[in-house]
Amino acid sequence: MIRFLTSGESHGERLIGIIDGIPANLQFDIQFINNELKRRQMGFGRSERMGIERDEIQVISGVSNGKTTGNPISISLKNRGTNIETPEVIRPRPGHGDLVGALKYNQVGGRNILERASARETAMRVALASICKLFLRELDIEIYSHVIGIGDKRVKLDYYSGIKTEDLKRADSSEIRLANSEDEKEIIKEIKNVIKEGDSLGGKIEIIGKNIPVGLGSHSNWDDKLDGKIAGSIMSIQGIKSVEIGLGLGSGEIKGSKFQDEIIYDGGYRRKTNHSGGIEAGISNGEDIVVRAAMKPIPTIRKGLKTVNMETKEESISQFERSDACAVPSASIVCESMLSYVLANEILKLLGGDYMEVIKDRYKRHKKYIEER
Ligand code: EPS
Repeated sequence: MIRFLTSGESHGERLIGIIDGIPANLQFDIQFINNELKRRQMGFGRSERMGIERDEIQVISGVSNGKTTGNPISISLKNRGTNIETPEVIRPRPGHGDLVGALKYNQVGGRNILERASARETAMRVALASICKLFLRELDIEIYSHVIGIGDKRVKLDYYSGIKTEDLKRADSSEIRLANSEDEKEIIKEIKNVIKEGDSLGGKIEIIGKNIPVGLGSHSNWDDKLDGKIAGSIMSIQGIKSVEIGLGLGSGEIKGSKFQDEIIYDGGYRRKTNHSGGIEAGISNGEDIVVRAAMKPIPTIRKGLKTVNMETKEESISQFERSDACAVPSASIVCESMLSYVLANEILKLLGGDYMEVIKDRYKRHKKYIEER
C-alpha cells in the first residue's frame, strides 16, 4: 500500500513529504518530477508569488543510483515566498479556514490555520504523486487533465464531445490549460476583469486516465470501491466542491437504455460508450477513467466581504492576504496527481510485488488473462 504525508506551512521554511510503499527499482526521474511541479505553477491568475517560487525537489532518502530502493522516500521543497508579512487574521475570510480552524484549535485568529490550509501544500502532493505517475508511466498508463470552464464560461471540447489525446496534450501549452485555444482569449479577459474588480473565479476541470487495466478497485465493500476512492482523493484538494465520474450529475437525467454502456467483444470486452467513466460496481472496466471536478472561487477577495472582527465581535470587512485570483489550471495538475496516487495504489493492491521487474511481469500476465477471458 502506498501512503503519503506532507508537512509544512505556506510561508514556513520548507515543505516536507514522505511517501512509503513505492516499489524498488523504479527509475527516479527528478527532471520529470520537477517538470510536474512547473506544470502546477503555471496558469494565468496566480498571485505574484508564482514568480518567486522555483519549485525543485531535494531528495533526502529512499533513492539510490537513480532508482527507488523500496524504502520510504522523503523529499523537501524550499519556500522562497517567506518574506511576506504574516499578521494574525482576526477578520476571517468567509470560505477560508480562518474562522472554523481558529475555533476548532483555540487560536486567537486564523494565521496558524491558513498557513496549512493554503494550497501551497499541493506543491508537495504533486511532487510525491509524480513518483506514482512515474510508476504508472512504466505500465503505459497515462493521466491527462484540462480546464473545461472558468466562471460561467464553458469550453465546448471535452471527453463527451470527442476530445482526442492530441487535444489533451495541447493543454500543457495553454496558459489556462485549455485543450482548444478557441476560447482562451475570452476566458483570460474574464480573469483580468475579476483581478481588476478585486474578485476571484473558480472553474471546472476534466481528468482522464487512459490505458487503464480491468480490475482496479472492488465491488465487495464500500471502502474498496475505486470511484469512492477517486472522488474522496479529488475532493480533498483545496477549493474542490464537486466531483463527478463519467456523466456524473447528468447520469440522473437519462433513461437506463441510453445511459448504460453496451458490451461488445473485439478480441477483448469493450464498451460502445463510456458514460460510466470507466468504472462499474467500483471496479475499473478498462475504458478511460473520466473524472470532473469543480473548484470554488478563491475565498481571498481584495474588495472584501462582510465578516466579524474576532476581537470586538463587531461587523467588519474580511482581511486581505496576498492570494491568487484564479487557481483552476493549477488545481488541474493537483487532480492529475491525486488520480495517479489512487491508481498506482490500486495497481499494487491488484498485483502485489515489491520491485518493478516482478510488477511489470505480473502486469503483462494480468492483461493477457483479461484479453483471453
Ligand atoms: C495561497 C496564496 C498564495 C498562493 C499560494 C496559495 O500565496 P501567498 O499568500 O504567499 O501569495 O501563491 O500558492 C502557492 C504558494 C503555491 O505554490 O501554489 C493560499 O492562500 O492558498
